Amino acid sequence: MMSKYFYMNLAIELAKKGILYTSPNPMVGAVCVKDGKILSSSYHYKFGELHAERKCLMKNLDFSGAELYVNLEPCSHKGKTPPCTDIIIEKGIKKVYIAHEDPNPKVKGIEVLRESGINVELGILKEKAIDLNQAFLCNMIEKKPYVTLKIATSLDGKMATYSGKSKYISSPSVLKYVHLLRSENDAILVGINTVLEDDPELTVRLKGYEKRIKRVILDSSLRFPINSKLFKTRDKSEIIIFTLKKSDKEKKEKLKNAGIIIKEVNEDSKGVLALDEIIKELYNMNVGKLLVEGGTKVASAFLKQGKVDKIIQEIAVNKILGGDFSYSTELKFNIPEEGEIIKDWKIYDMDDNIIIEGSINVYGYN
Ligand code: AOF
Ligand code: ZN
Repeated sequence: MMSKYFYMNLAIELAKKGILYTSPNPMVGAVCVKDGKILSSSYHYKFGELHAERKCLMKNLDFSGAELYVNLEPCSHKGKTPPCTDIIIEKGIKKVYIAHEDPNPKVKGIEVLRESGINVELGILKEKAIDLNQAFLCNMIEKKPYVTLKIATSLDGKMATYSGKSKYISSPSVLKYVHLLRSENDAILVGINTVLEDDPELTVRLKGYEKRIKRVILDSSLRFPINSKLFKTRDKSEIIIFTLKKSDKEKKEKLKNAGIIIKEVNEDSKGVLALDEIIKELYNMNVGKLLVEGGTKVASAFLKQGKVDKIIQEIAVNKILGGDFSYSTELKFNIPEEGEIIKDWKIYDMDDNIIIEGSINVYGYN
């Protein structure tokens, strides 16, 4: 007989399979066990499609008296799909193991299941399940996208040489990892300087990962070049440029006519694009996970204004670049303790690079 931890862990691992397409929905896996055997299992594949529990239980099997393991509280509301609690009750499930509650105010699944006489055990592998769905929890609790800041630096923490060249600091295997990271997000954001310097495509270029993500450019005075690779992309519908209301009207029209989405935002007190408005607007466009890829100005503005949930720094430990292109010059702390904003961190190594992932905000623990 396997333990309840084993089955919940399996549900979490299955949930992870949904990482590319479920956002802004959570990743959810479900495992149904009867007489010590796994009768059925499934996961939430894609935003808008059937939930994990329904996919798991809609098979033509005898589920009566079985136990169900699911990493998130089953929904009890009618959304794009019918309530999961309905099918759990209908199929005669005896006990439901749930890792953690759903902060979605519409969801009262635990209550509904208990009221119908089903035994509910809450909290199995809670921490692991909460870590998995940080983006969803951030979306639900804060009503904003989960923001990951990705920066590639040299050993001395510089994002470019003194003359501004940043292509390529990291090794080829790290560049592949970056595409994987892009594929796990809904949108990628850069400043106009990055477009002018690097002429990036901002697409996911990894075999087997044909995923389109939104490409967001912050460009206050609309310097976006029409000879750029971005402008030459055939389908420009996923390109969004945030600019000031006062920027060149003719250029706005030209870009709009080419299929690019232009969003006008206000300036903040420092005369730069208001990040709050941008983040809100992206959330309204269904961006649950936003990857900020720099350069220095954008990175330091996001950090300074407390908009970063997670930071991923790729350090090319074999390079020292010198110069001033650090991503944190705008931050001003007096004593080192004030800079202690990273809650937990992990470290990986790849060729001549190390990758450090650190969380600044952690959601869902209270
Ligand atoms: C579950 N199992 O697999 C998922 C759940 O618009 P809908 O119908 O897809 O509902 C989305 C909400 O349902 C989402 O915000 C979250 O609260 C919950 N997601 N619930 O029981 C699942 N993906
Ligand atoms: Zn559901």
